[in-house]
Amino acid sequence: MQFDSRIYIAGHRGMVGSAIVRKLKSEGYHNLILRTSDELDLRNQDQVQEFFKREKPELVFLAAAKVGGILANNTYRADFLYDNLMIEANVIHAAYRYGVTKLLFLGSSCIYPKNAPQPLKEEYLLTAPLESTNEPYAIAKIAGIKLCESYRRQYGCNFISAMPTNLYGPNDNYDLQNAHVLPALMRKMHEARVSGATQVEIWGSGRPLREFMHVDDLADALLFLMKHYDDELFVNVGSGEEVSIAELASLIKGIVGFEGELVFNTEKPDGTMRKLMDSTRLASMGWKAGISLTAGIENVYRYHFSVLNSVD
Ligand code: GFB
Repeated sequence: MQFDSRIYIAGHRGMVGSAIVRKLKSEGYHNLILRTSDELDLRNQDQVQEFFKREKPELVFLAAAKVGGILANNTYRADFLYDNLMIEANVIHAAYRYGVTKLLFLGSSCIYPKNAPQPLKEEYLLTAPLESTNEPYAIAKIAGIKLCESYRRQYGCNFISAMPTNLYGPNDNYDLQNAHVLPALMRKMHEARVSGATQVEIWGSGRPLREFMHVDDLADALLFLMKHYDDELFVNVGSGEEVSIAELASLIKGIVGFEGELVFNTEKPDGTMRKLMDSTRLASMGWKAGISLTAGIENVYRYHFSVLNSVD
């Protein structure tokens, strides 16, 4: 990886892609290839082939995906499966065809079986049934892992995969129907504080456990893997910071300064009860996360709500 390598970041306007771009720029990589989805529809095979043929990227970070929280995954099941399968198949095949030197594919911790032992080791993939709320997304992400593995085995491509834990950070999605839990609760509590509302609804029982990682830590890990990792087996990328949804809600409540009540709505799904990654392999290579959950949430709250805060 050279400072003038031609690096394509697929999905550069998303939370993960934009963090990768910030990281690469801060390290001095300047030959970045970026396309919005209006300019290049990654679900369209012809457009993707044409783009790779013309631009000839040397390195690819495949961070483009249709993503969302538990409700979006469960509602738009066909879209989550179709869009993600098409994006992965088109980009990975074009990367092979047009001689990309190295590609890094981004998956998700939901690829693991619903009732897998914890913490989740890479070897637990495909050992039991998946969680149903996000099964289509997980199947698409497993297909992406298998594409990288298969192009490596059949054609010798250096395509690697990383499985991040639940992420948060700048450029997250705050739409309450589609968002993940952390931005959703931050927004709900911020708006409740500003409007003087006395209650905020938390979906589910509050008992599920989740591991959260700031996306800047993820970007750091991805650059590390792009530089140093060339093996077939995908790599878990976690922070080790696990909290229950109730604990997360209390933490956000304190940071936002909401003083009302948290009401748990058990009509809404809990999803997987626990999703803690075992990141031993990555740690043994010499990488670990650096941003604590509290510092990370404070940072995101300031970043996203600074305009609103200034007019409070
Ligand atoms: O973050 P989240 O939507 O996704 O939900 P998953 C995590 C937990 O937070 C669930 C609860 O138990 C939710 O019921 N929760 C409480 C809330 N209040 C809220 C709220 O206001 N909004 C949301 N969204 N959740 C996703 C997968 O699973 O995680 C994806 O569906 C992907 O495929 C992603 O893997 C990382 O962690 O349950």
